[in-house]
Amino acid sequence: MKRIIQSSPIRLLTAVPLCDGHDSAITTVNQELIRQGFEIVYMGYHRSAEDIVRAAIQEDVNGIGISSYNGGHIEFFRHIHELLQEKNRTDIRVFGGGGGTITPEDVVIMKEDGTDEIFLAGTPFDWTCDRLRELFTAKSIDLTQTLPGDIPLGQRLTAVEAELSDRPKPPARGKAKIIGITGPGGAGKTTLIDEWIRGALADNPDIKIGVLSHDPSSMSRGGLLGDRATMIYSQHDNIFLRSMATRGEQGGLSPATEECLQWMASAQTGFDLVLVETVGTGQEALPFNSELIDSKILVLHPEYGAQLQLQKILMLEIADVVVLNKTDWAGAARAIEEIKRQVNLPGSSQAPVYSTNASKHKDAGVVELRKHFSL
Ligand code: B12
Repeated sequence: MKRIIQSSPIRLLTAVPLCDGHDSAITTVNQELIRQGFEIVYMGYHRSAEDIVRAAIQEDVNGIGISSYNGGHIEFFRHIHELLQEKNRTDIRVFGGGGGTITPEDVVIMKEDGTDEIFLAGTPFDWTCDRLRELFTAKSIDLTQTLPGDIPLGQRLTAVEAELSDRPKPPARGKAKIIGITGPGGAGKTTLIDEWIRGALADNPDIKIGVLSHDPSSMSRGGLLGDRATMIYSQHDNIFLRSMATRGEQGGLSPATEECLQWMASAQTGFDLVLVETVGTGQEALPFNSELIDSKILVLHPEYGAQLQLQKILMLEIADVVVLNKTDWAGAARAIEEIKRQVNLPGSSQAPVYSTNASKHKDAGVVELRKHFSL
């Protein structure tokens, strides 16, 4: 069934093209869009058209916003349109900007190619936001297609987030192992997931992984969903990555997480592994009470404060695995001893503790962690 739904909030994906490092403009634009209530999936700079289109389909955004300063914008935007056409997703609209680099003459050509709007230098932000609301308030979703594939899965998750009353029920669970990953902001959860995925793909190029990654909604109901900017290796055809805003839910996940997980874990997706990343959580957080979660990982970094602080972290009592990441930081050796002591106390989780430095390519600790799960 094809449905037109009101997008609330409006979800947009923003990125800077390949061979372009001008990200300060899009950072400012993102900030304003979030303040005005848009959910922004931000991919960062130096991104290929293929990665951008794959991401836009998986995220099922209303539109792709490209900030382009280094030239080649006519060809780059045109290629984005071609790829959207190839994937039969021309419902995802395209817009962008690029200060003085994109000229009014270029805009004429880009609009002929299908781009909806280019915001030139000097465009007031209020006008930009109003125009984007005009373009994107409604969105068409198609629930007739069956899984597998990024297009139907992306739209299924949108139907769950939009709470469509007649949305189909998720099918039976398949083989995917589901692992929840939580920990304080800045512990390196996203980098750990990306390095995990890099290693898993290197060991088994056929592996299929789903990731459900959460970021907080802001007071405006907008939000910066920025994990794709960190995840370099996860931009891959075998990896399905969906960024979700918490949309008012406390505790690290979204009201739609459980049902979205059911879809991702279903037999039809064929995923071997689904990783669920929470927002950065506090000492009292116990985000994974879903029966779907097979294992819970708590990720910490060495700067949690005095040992006393560890006694207050509830997840240390129930985690299946604890990871101390950022072991290149000062104090890591002390931290690992303190964490081991804490988890091995009577009544605590007795969880194995792994040391990782996930930002390091081929980090041995991440390899050990994957071995623990045979993945
Ligand atoms: C700041 C800047 C830099 C900074 C970038 C910092 C960063 N992290 O972004 C630094 C100093 C690092 C830099 C480096 C370079 N730069 Co430079 N840089 C600029 C500069 C001065 C301003 C761009 C900017 O951020 N503007 C601020 C934004 C907020 O305002 P705006 O551009 O007017 O944008 C408006 C709209 O277009 C809209 N908008 C923009 N994007 C988007 C996206 C969406 C989705 C939406 C809705 C709206 C929107 O929002 C704004 C408000 O209305 C421009 C000159 C210019 N005037 O454009 C040159 C410029 C882009 N740079 C240029 C060059 C050549 C370079 C370098 C190659 C220089 C060198 N030889 O090393 C490097 C390349 C860096 C790289 N890795 O890509 C050239 C590009 C020429 C070209 N295209 O042919 C320019 C045009 C300068 C020039 N006249 O020569 N640069």
